[in-house]
Amino acid sequence: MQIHVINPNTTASMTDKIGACANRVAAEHTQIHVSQPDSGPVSIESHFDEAVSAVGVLEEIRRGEALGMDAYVIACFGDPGLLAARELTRAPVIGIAEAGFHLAALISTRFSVVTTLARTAIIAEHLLDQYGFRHNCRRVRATDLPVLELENPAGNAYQALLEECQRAREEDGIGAIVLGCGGMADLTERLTHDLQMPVIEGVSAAVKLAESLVSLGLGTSKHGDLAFPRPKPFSGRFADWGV
Ligand code: 5HY
Repeated sequence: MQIHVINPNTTASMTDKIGACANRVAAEHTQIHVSQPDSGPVSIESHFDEAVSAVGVLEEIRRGEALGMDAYVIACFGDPGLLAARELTRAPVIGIAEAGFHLAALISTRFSVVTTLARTAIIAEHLLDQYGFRHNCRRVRATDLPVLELENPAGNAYQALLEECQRAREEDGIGAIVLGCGGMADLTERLTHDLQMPVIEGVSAAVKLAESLVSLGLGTSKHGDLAFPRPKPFSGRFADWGV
């Protein structure tokens, strides 16, 4: 089984970290392909970044389709371009936010999300509403860490994240925490140990959900709104995307 894991931002060290996390949890016969767009923001921390990165995600899906991938993972907590990506393929496409919410709802009655900048919390809240998990989530908390601070080995990202998770554990009446950034993929085990409660990160969750869907022979439905886009001419820089 071939799973294409896409880091929608253009920071190679974060792409490598996400790839390592995906490979760590992948089943024996799963091959992980990891990539990032050629163009786009080094980190995704706003609606604008999201919109631009979504085009990069679609470019990677088009590449994956040419290579015959069996499933895709969008490894940014905003799930940028998720529905548009599903239109381009019969394969399952899993966003790490959606995957994290599903797994948290399976092991806890209530969970909280701990993310990066406060301004991105609204993006997670919109996804909770869109996916129907608002009542499962007590709070979306922010550490106010810029995304790329997670790539700074000399920084205090871990301590800031741990302290916000501790506040969530003490104050939110929850049973689990969902980490709100693909760049937190390597911190799960340490946080789980230090917090003594379930901590879920979306890259692992999405890879395992993708494997389950493919092994069940389930893919993106082509009946209704996720059918392939109607062929039409595209102009300018997207001319070769059209017919
Ligand atoms: C992510 N940004 O997972 C999101 C996190 C966020 O570049 N990778 C990013 O803050 O929304």
